[in-house]
Parts: sequence; structure tokens; C-alpha cells
Amino acid sequence: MKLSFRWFGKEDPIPLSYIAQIPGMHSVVSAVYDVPPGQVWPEESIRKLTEECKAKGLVFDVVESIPVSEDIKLGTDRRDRHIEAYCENIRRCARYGIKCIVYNVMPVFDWTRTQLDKEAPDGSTSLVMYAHQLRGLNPFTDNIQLPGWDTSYTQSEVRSLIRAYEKLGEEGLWNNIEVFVKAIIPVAEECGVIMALHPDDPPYPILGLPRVITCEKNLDRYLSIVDSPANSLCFCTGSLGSAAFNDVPSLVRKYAALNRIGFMHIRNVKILDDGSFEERAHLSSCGSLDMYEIVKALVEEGFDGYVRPDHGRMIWGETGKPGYGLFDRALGAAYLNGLFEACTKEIKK
Ligand SMILES: [Mn+2]
Repeated sequence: MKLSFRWFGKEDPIPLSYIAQIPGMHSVVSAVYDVPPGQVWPEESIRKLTEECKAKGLVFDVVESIPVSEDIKLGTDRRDRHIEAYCENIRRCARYGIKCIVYNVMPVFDWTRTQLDKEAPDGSTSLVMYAHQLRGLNPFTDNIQLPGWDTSYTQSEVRSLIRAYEKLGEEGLWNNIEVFVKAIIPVAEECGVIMALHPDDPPYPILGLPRVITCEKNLDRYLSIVDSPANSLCFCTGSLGSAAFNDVPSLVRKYAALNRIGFMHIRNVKILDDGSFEERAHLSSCGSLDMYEIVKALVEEGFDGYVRPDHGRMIWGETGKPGYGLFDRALGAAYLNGLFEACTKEIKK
């Protein structure tokens, strides 16, 4: 596996030199964050990221993410133009050494939480999703501002998007996804890039918005749209693992054996009795996921893709982007290194 770390570019308070000091660190996961979805990234911006990472002994070879525009997901008359721009971005990234590109097809909002700084008994804080804080909210009558959501939308824009997706429905969304995937995968194959689909987070509908990348049946459906290793998963243990119906270690084993995982996001979550969940430290005993079984499945199936510690808690007084502090993600990386070393040595015996 190739260990990696997400970095948000010059806006990120964590210097690349600190990331380079994490043992075993190989790749930087980043993106051009100042270009709206549907538009082409300037080559200069990609080149700059490549050079900045190289100067610190790191490799920028994973992009997270090239966002899929709402026009593509809704299939509007701007779709074809946006897909063409998307394909051009794949070509440009490949030109600068990118091997893996993450994306997702969640409508309107990316990941959803109800609080970003929930304090645990030990004083650390983390992202949580409490069902009771969402229950009863009506997006058409209530003023809804969940933390982390794209604040560039007005309430009325959000409402009309939700209406558009209601009209589209799950099957309509699947159709538009199919058009998109069939267009981009041949380009990715040509460029030697793996497209890695991130599951919906959490893996169930939110506020009436359809979410389809949620469970084994739907992951299978997605991967069957184009049967190619270039059409792979960014398997996020915390996203799929925040619903009890997903058996994460067995899903990891299945898709790793099929060679359809390009990138692993590894983090732990604790599912609570009412279906709510809290992001926890990476250690198995801190959450609901068995990290040893997950890593063991990867090693035994010969996984050689990218891995990153996903969200961490805020600890030791660190402040910054919720989920993306240095300290707890570095602890996560060290823990994952230990699991991979142990599982790799075990298999050689
Ligand atoms: Mn993730």
C-alpha cells in the first residue's frame, strides 16, 4: 500500500514538511480547490502542487476530488459541456503524474454531520451525526444550515435543488450517473488513471435527497456500469461503516479481491443505539469497526493502492479544519502502519 495524507494546499495550516515527517508517508492527496465544478483546472495550478510536494520529498499523485457538478448529476442541458471539462481535467491531472482521482455523486451536499466539535470525555472533539438533531427538519419550511455545508447556496437555491432531485428520483440519478461514468472511464483508461468513487456519507438519504452509493447491492450496480479497474472505489470505511447494515471488513475483502479498490480511507466510527454516529479515534476498540480485520483483508487480497487515515479528532489543543488536524491523523497513520506491517509479516510466514 502507499500511505497518503490529505492536504488542502496553501490554505492548509499544516505545512507539507510536517506531513513528510510522518513515518512511511508517500503521497499527498490534494486538488485545485478554487475552480468551480464543471470547469477546467489551470495546468499551472496542478504543476505547482506537484512541485511543492516534490520539494518536500512527497508525491502528489492522488486527487481528491474533482467534483461532479449538479448539472451532471441532474442531467441538465449543461451536462455535456461539464462532462467534457471533467474529461479534460482527467487528462491534465494525468499529464502531471496523477494516478488516482476521487469523486462522489452525492446530490447538493457532500458529507453531512450535525456537529463538528462534539467534545468527548477526554476533552478531544470530533464530528458527529445525531439523528435527533435532523429529525423533523423540513428543508422547505425550516432554515437549514448544517455545519460543513456549502454556504454559497442560498436557502431558496437549496430548496429548488432539493425539488429538482425529488423529481429526478433515485432511478433518474442512476441514469445520469451511468451517462457520466460511461463518458469518463474510457478517458481514464487511456490516461492510466484510476477513478475512485467515494461512497455517500452517511450512506442513506438526507432531507429527501436521494443517495445511492450506500450498500453492497448499489456498489455492485455502480461497478457494473463499466467493468474496468479504472472504474474503482475510494472505499471509505467511516462512510459505509456509519450504517450497521454494511459489514465493512467483508466488503473490503470482496472489492479488494476483485481489484476494484483504488484508494482506502480508513477511519473508525461509533454507531449509537438510535443509528446516530460519532467519529472516533482510529483504534478498533474506540469505535464500531474492526481495523485489524479491515487491514488483514486488504493485505491478504494483495491490495497495493493508496491508503490514508481519514478524519481525525482534534486533540492536544490543535485548531483547524474539523476532521483534518495533523495530530490525530498522524496517530492514525502510525497505527495503520503497525497493522499493515503485522499483517504483511504474518502472511509471509
Ligand atoms: Mn472518506
